[in-house]
Amino acid sequence: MTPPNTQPAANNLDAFFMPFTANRQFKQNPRLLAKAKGVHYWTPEGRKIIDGTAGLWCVNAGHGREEIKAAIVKQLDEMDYAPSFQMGHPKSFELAARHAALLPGDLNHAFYCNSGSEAVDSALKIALAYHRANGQGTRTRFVGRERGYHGVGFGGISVGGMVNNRKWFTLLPGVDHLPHTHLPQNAFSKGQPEHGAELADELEKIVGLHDASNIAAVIVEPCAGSTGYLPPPKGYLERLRQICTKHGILLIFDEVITGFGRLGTGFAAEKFGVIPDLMTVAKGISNATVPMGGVFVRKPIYEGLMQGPENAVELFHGYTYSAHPLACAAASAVLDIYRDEALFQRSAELSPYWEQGVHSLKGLPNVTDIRNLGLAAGIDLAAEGAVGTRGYKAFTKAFELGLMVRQSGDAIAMSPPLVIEKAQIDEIIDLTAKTIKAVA
Ligand code: PXG
Repeated sequence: MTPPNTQPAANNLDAFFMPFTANRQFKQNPRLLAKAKGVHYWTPEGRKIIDGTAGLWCVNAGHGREEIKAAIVKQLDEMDYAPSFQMGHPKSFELAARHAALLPGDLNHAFYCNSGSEAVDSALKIALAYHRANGQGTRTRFVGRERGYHGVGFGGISVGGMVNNRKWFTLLPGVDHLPHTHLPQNAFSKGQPEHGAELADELEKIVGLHDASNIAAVIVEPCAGSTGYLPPPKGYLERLRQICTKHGILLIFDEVITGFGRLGTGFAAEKFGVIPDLMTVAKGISNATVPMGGVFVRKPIYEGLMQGPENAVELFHGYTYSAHPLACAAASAVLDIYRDEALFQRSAELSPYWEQGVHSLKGLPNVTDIRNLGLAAGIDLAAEGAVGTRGYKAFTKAFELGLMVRQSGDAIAMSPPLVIEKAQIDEIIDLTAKTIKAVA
């Protein structure tokens, strides 16, 4: 009997059901990436693309880092996998201690998972478990924010605020949303916008509606990423922190994008001087080499869960690959790079140059807003017909010209690797300008 053919033609794109992609459109005219090094990708034909987005906001230390590769290979030689349920391996404890040392305030415990979506669902569950363990089991409601992105788990889409990610699916009950912070009077703000701190007061209204005794946690991205990059108005996060503290509501910062240097500090919490009770991370934690996510937890939250008999499992939650040895090895090597190359500081030092560059695009056709903070930016283009039409054209045009950007509706977002050079920033700005003119 002839064995079934398990080797379909290499150019058959049909079988892969692509995530967040117009599959049929893509497969007619694919954009493939075959190689990456530093701040560049190459297509299979050898065309060089400058990476304006650090992959998907994740390759902060640049592509193809030999140090990370060496650490992964070494770990694979030593031990490929070990469970973390009722046993452990040294690298997970070592990594958690290193993260704890890096984090601000008393965010000094780390729960590990494999993605930002898992981190968000884990954080929501830790919040519920914490309240229950502390005799406040009525606190079950969550508050998210319009235009928020917290991944694609049922928890994440429920607290998230992007309609296309929600409308197809059933959602968690008991979720309210704060208004988003994108105000027209802040258009073309450099860095944090002036107006909008009072939008945090909407939380008081939600408390008035449900009573604080029913609310477990508020989750926000300190600087919203996927929705087109919305830096927080001055004073907004501080106010949100005050209101949460006043009412015993846990504050969760989703730092999947802002964590590990994007804003010129280790974490947004540090940048804004606002310490959340829980923080979710992923992406830059492992420079995207091995999938990894995490929830960093403040000491009182962790200790609040360490109750009851010592032989009792404190949190009935975890993943087969929580603290996977390869992810831990990669994440530790990434921390070495961040430290040795002072990449968070580099990100801070490059930010003014980046700001000047992106704001030089003001005045180009259809540009209705430009936002920046740290080493990232969002540029809004006026819609052309259906929402997203011009945005998609810009995304594909940029790729054709040799630049990778992200598209969200008619906004373009950019977040280069933190190892970017000034001349490469110039190149990104120049290609963005050409793109914007080409889609006018
Ligand atoms: N939270 C935030 C703030 C994110 O940005 C997630 C959670 C989910 O992470 P995972 O690892 O489950 O994908 C994210 C992910 C974009 C884009 O184009 C952004 C993300 C993912 C893909 C695309 O802006 N962020």
